[in-house]
Amino acid sequence: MLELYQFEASTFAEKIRLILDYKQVPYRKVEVTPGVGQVEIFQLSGQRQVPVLKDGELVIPDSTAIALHLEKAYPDRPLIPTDPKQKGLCLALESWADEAIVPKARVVMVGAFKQHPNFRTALLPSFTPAPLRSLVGALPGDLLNLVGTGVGFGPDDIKIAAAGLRQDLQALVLMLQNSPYLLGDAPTLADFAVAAATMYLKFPTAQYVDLPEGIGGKGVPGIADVPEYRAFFDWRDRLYAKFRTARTNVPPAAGSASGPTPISID
Ligand SMILES: N[C@@H](CCC(=O)N[C@@H](CS)C(=O)NCC(=O)O)C(=O)O
Repeated sequence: MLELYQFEASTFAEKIRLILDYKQVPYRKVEVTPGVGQVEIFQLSGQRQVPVLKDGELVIPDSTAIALHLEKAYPDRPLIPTDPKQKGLCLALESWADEAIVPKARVVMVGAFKQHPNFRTALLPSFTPAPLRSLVGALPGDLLNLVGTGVGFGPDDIKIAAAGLRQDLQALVLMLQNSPYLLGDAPTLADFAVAAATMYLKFPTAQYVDLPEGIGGKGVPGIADVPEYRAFFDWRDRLYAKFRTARTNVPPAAGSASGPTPISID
């Protein structure tokens, strides 16, 4: 069986989980411990980031390379359009999601969690050095502006990232206005990349992703609770309900795909 080396909270791993579920390819998750577990990842794949997919003898790092491999090895339920223009747009949108949306979403999520001590350390970017990670966990929320600057996320960074994301979400709402998926009537890699890239803006419910308790279904205030972007998050809920396999033995939380949407982080 395929093995996905991952962090459960990684947006890039979530992209691959969405794709594997869409293609209905069974797989086993191997949760990697940040830091120490990444030594094993380096030995396995020659680099230290997740996700890494092991498919038989093949070891593939990088979510884009993994998606392309899956498309080739498991061609049923195709992900990448064959029409050249559609294919170009699909690859460009995937790159936009990975390279533009994900970094901004990380910044605003850390900003939102400054006031949320239980989640602070769990959801800090995994590249945060361990000593700083424990320092952040111990500090009162209002001192985190200071520390935020130290990890590269100060209040101005958060404002700039949020403004950029508002434009990205506005663009997505427009793209989805007249079609069920970003590139038309069928989902593509672009849809799964965008859905995963926005995971930190509003977390999927525990039904789908095993995140720290209480976080599922919650979203970044000022982004996930803005009526203008509601159509986008509704679209993402529908995508999950249709294609993402629910975890077993997890009661659906309030705010699951079809229910009302709790959107603020206390
Ligand atoms: N381009 C890579 C990015 C992967 C990536 O940024 N992974 C993060 C987790 S979301 C990671 O492994 N961070 C740990 C580190 O950089 O040491 C991909 O698409 O897979």
